[in-house]
Amino acid sequence: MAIDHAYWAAYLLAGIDERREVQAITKQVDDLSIDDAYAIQAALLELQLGRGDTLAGAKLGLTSAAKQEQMGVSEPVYGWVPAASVLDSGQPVQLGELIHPRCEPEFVFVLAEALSGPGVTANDVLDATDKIVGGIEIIDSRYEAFSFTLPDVIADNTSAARVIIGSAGVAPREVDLTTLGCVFEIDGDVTGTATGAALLGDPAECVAMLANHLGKHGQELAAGWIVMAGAATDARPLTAGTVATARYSHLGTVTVTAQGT
Ligand code: OOG
Ligand code: MG
Repeated sequence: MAIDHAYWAAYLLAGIDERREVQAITKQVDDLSIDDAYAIQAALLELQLGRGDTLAGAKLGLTSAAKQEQMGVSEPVYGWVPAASVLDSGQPVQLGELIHPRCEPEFVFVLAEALSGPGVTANDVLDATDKIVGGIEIIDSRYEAFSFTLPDVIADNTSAARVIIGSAGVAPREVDLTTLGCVFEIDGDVTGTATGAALLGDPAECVAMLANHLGKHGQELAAGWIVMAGAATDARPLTAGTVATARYSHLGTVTVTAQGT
């Protein structure tokens, strides 16, 4: 039977708006294909843009072994970064707006030029990049127990919820991105360390994959957008009062505090 993309998009949006878990779509629909999952994701974005939000960028997820093992899904996923999800530096994450948020460190590309697949290479990504900055993403799967299969997480815009972007950055060829380091801390305890190479060998390669994925749908990465390459360490729960800190080599330190309950 044909999948009703608009129905499932509204189902997920209700979970976001009402801050409640919903049952995974694959528990209710047999054989949800990857194409259907991206079509639900597109319909969800359309609903959000229809309410006045705009796009600030795009993201990859599940590009590191750490994340793939944590979530039990072994393929990268692509999603969108709505402008309303971008927090200002120093702005706390409001737990009352979210379901069961987790935080994770991100290498973030700020694009100077658009990138349109097919055929985009890591070199093209570096040519089109203004700078690379550090960030912390707040993910908040809308699914029960933060548990999902590949098509579920795609439909749910790859759990995107909030993001904080650092201000210090490097020019694309100023440093070797594969050796850029990140130490992630929760309340002062180190929970993970990684380098850029943890992201499928090269973060720029990840961004190229995203541009080529979008090219298949007649879409592109726009100039000025932020693009998250995916978390290099596993994600950690964000609970009342949590202070998450990502210390990057060359990219400074990004911190976020969780407020409320
Ligand atoms: C999916 C989102 C993954 C990343 O950086 O790996 C992601 C999830 O883990 O809920 O954003
Ligand atoms: Mg992420």
